Order: sequence, then structure tokens, then C-alpha cells
Amino acid sequence: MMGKRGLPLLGIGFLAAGFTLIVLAGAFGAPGSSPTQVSWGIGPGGMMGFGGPGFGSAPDPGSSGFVAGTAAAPRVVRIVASEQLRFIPDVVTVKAGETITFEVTTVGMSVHEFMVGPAADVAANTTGTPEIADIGMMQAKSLTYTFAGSGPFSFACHAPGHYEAGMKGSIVIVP
Ligand SMILES: [Cu+2]
Repeated sequence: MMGKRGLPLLGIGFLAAGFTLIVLAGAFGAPGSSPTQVSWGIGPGGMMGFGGPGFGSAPDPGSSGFVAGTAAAPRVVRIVASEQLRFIPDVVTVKAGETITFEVTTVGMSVHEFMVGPAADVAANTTGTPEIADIGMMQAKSLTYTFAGSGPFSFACHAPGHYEAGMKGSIVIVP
């Protein structure tokens, strides 16, 4: 069964391996750990472009190589929306005034949303707050947002029941 016919199977194997890695990443992203500091040793872009704990994200403030995102060149932050109704990472550090492109990937069967903005609006699911709707399984969708002012800012999923289950995250603004 190996030989040339084995190659497509090998591809499926890699896909499965990538999925397993993300599931593991989810486990490591449990409350109390420091997901943004976990490194899998895979460079920018990450395996198959998926997010993970800092997976493929550009360096954040305080990390070497940090470059503040601008409207012309937003900084990319990749976030996983997990089947456990969590965002990984659930804390994102942003330099005041930065423009960030969030690339949100759903891992698992549940469909998620990603809303970001002033914390009060995100908590209340205020109409007009920037949001990505309907991020299905293995889909990655992006939203670009400029953090003007000192906040507080946050992000959340308002798919039915998800926010109530704790599917939210916070933005830490640093000067
Ligand atoms: Cu959700």
C-alpha cells in the first residue's frame, strides 16, 4: 500500500498530525498557563497557517522583534477558537494605538464568532461592535482593529451560550 499510492495518505496523515497538535495546544491553553509563551518551534505562518498559543503570531510588545502594527501594516495575532469554548490565547497584549489583524481559526465542530472593541460593548454584544460572524470548523477569518485610547478593550464569542460559558478574552494595553 505504500509507493505512489501512499502519498495522498501521507498528506492526510500530516493533516491529522496538525489537528492533533492544535488539540494539544488547546490543552496547554488551560486557565493558569501562559499560552503566549508556549513555543512549538514552528516559524511564522505556523503549520498549515493555523493559530495556536502564539502560533505564527508576530512578536508582541515586550518580545524581541516586536514591531507595532499600523493601519498600513497591521500586526497579525492568531487566535484559536476551541471546542472547549475558549480562545487561545485569551490575553492579547497591544501597544496603545496599534492596529491589529486578528486571524481567528475554529478548531472543532462548533461555529464561533469573534467580537473585539470597547469592553462594555463586547460584554453587552452591542450592535455595530466589530465582529467576525460564523467561523466554521477549520476556517480562519480575519478582522482588523485599531486600539485607540487606553481601553478597556476585550474580545468575545457571542454564539448562543458561548460567552456565558466563558468564551472571552482580554486586551492588555501597554504604553
Ligand atoms: Cu464560540
